[in-house]
Amino acid sequence: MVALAWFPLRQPEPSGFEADVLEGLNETPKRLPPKYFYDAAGSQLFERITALPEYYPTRCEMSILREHGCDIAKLVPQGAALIEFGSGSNKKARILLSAFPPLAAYVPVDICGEMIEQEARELCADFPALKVLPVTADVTQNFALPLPAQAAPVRAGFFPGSTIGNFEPHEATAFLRNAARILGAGATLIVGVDLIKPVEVLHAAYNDAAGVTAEFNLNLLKRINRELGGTFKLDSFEHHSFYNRERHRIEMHLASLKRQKVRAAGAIFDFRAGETIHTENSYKYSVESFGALARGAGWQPAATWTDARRYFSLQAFKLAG
Ligand code: AVI
Repeated sequence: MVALAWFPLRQPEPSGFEADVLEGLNETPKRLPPKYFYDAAGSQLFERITALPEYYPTRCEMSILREHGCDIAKLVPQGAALIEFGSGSNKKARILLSAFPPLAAYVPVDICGEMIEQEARELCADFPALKVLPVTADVTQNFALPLPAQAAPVRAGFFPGSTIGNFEPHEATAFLRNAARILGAGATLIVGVDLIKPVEVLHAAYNDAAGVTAEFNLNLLKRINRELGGTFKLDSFEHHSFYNRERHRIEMHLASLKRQKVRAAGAIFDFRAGETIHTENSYKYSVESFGALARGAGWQPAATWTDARRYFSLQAFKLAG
């Protein structure tokens, strides 16, 4: 007789997205992690945001890089390896690579492998002497560097875009500690940090007249509908974005315009009229408050560059050798 193996009938474990949606929509207040904005459509919408007249961060950061690339380069010795965290598009790294001395390797790290492989091919064509070694990984987790980057005498990290502002302060500290572990003794870290500024400027940047940020926010519901069998009606929710002065952060929410029930990931969720899903925080720092956060994670402030209006900063830190 053939013995049949018996497997208990079990539902498959929910994927990361499914599990996070189930958990977040069951919480009070409801919330969803901002990392799920970036499916293909969301990434395209974000690219459109960076070109909006009201969205100053990308233009400011690019201008700081163009103006101070040579000073930034002075912090990175010849033969170092440059690691870019969450690189996505490498247009900012290109400015640095043109200013830097010859490097052992450039390692763009991103969760989206397809995108960095493509960008790496384009970069190789423009910088033929550079070793470009993309790594597909979540930058908030520990990951191994390719051997040439490990073997380099020292490493420099680059985390542009103020993506660090989308982390809660304790998550930002954890990221900075992880970066210290990955980059090792003597490392330099250059971080793009959005600064505290007049509320009207912030409000306009996250409530653009063309409605692209609203579309970006609502795209999260489209993604739930498509990937998790959701029944969100997009015209029953509205983009809300405002500056929380006590916590120095822009908050983005999706507000339910009426009392309704929505199905998603096999569960049913009740919404009161006006109830919101909190979808993103974008923290704004002063040079001093971010310096204090970085010091708490073991990094010593080395230099800061800002644009003329002091809207945005690039902050450099060193790790003891
Ligand atoms: C990616 N991140 C730095 C953007 C920000 O400004 O916080 C995401 C964004 N959300 C709305 N507009 C842009």
